[in-house]
Amino acid sequence: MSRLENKIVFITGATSGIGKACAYAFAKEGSNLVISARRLDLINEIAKDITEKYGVKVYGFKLDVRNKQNVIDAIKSIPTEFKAVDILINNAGLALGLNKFYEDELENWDVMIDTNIKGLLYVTHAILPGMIERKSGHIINIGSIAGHEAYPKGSVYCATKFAVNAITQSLRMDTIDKGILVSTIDPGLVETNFSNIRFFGDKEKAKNVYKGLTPLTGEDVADAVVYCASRPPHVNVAQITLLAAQQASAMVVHREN
Ligand code: NDP
Ligand code: 8X3
Repeated sequence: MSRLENKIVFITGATSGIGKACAYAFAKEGSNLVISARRLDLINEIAKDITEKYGVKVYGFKLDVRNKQNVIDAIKSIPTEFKAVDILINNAGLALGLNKFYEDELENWDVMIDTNIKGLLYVTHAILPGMIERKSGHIINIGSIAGHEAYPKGSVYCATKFAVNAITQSLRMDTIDKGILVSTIDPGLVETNFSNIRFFGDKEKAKNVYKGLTPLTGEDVADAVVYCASRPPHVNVAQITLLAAQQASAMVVHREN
């Protein structure tokens, strides 16, 4: 029997990429899911498919993590049978643009900061009191290699992921006496919808990011998240950096022609 069986796993940004792969990976382990994102039609489709395939319980709802009141109200409205969240996966996030600092748009910065930092904070703040009361829980943040190494034209995206790293470390200290684990999974290049969003739908630019190498998939990252969440109770996998075999650091990548 999997340690994750019958656990309640709450995933933000579950309509695509890493979050969606996590939903399927945890359902396969027998976890019940609370899944959310802005696109409710997709959330409903995924919830139905997962229920049919794995027979687990899934509660899906619309959530924009940037909207503080939406986060508070939506999390309050989670049905009782899903309320005692065991594992929170803070995954919702994005990069907008890849521009020199002085050529970038302030609006892009707002969206990245509001989603990747403030959204993660709002959701965690809403879920944490229940975990503290139950003296049990695991918060798993999806950071990035960009939270360890800054790269050119990525100042604000990198800053948001450095922030995720800092929040993870502080929160681990603040909850160390509460029976709560806090971890971060920090991937390098993962081929999801991430680059399409970063380049505002320019598919050619997005494809070039992964040209000449075999990137990670959402499923590879989900595998690491499941590993992190399924250790014996005395173990905390505090941080995993997960890179494609052809990626040595944020900027050093071996591409074949
Ligand atoms: P995708 O674009 O494939 O997925 C992003 C998910 O986030 C979608 O489900 C989207 O759903 C959701 N999302 C975006 N904005 C919001 C919001 N305001 N409120 C709620 N949900 C939101 O990208 P990835 O799967 O690659 O990205 C997931 C996480 O992984 C991000 O935090 C990203 O920074 C991180 N990451 C990605 C890497 C990569 O190379 N791909 C590498 C390292 C880290 P919807 O649009 O329906 O709201
Ligand atoms: C996403 C990976 O290298 O584009 O966090 O920053 S990268």
